Amino acid sequence: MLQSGGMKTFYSPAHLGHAPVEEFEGGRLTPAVERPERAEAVRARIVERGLGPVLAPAEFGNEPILRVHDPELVGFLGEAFGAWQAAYGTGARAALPSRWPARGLDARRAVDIESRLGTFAFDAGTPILQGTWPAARAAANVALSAAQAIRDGGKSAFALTRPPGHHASNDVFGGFCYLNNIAIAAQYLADAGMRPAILDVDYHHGNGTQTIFYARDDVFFCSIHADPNFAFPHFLGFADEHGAGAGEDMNLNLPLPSGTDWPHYSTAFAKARGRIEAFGPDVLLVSLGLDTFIDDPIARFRLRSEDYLRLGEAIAAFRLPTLFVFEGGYNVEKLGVNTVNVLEGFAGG
Ligand code: SP5
Ligand code: ZN
Repeated sequence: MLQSGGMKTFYSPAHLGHAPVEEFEGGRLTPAVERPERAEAVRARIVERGLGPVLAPAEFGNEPILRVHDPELVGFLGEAFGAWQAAYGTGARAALPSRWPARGLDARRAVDIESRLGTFAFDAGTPILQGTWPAARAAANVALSAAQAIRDGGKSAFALTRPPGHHASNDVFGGFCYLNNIAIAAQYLADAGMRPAILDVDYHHGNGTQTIFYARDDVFFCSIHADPNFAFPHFLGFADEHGAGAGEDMNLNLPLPSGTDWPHYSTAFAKARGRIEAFGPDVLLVSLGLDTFIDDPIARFRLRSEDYLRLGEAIAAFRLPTLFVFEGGYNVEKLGVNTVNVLEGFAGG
């Protein structure tokens, strides 16, 4: 059935070329959880529910990516797998870092693939494969296409991005993320004269997005997430990170304990709402992670499938043009229902 109404979803099959097999976690190589089946499950549910059209992205080139990311990171991501194959043979599997320029070591000396991997990555869970860079670029184009739809007057859009983006900063990748899709979209909208607020509801703190906008007063960032005292990304996402310089008080972190359920989550959401409304945005971007789900395999919150309808309604109550950008969520069986529940809750709210 042709659907012209409803919420537009942007999607590229290029993500299928990024199919990690394993990551390094808990002292061993474990099966990758950030799998192509994730985005396919969401797309299938969107079609099943008739949410709206699923559209191919336009090609925006590197320019809007370079508004957010350093050329050194972009250049590295584009050539890393080739350099990895040159070092370890064409049969080499995914590139993963295994040494880092920690204190006392000189990152400026990084020249070979191993030292450069350690310089640009902040974890060993974010493999680079043959298809990773094309998939990451396509995800940026998906986010930009959705942003363009909003810029052109759309009330809402869903960027079904994979790989995700919110852990990638201007010059560091990690946490399954290579390019920061939502930051690229927010920058695009700011460049178009809009005033964006970003609300990150992924289970993990959006450290990359925070870092990118930390010293700026033109984009507000708010994240509701698992306390980094016990959760990834461990080194950022604490409540006392308020922003810096011109960006003072333009950053709000709401870390929550293990076991957080909807009543406690919605209390934090109310705090986020007050601060976002005080900023006075004219567009809302949502980092939509579904790893807050009670049965997520890598996380410890307790939201249930029906709670995602409430979350979507709560987001709709901002009464702002809203761009949803897909992030984490690893229970593939329920990921389609949970994601589309947010979008349907929004549409009905
Ligand atoms: C986008 C996104 O959600 N990235 C998350 C990256 C998290 N990587 C580290 C996961 C650590 C999970 N440890 C708990 C394992 C329980 N079996
Ligand atoms: Zn996450």
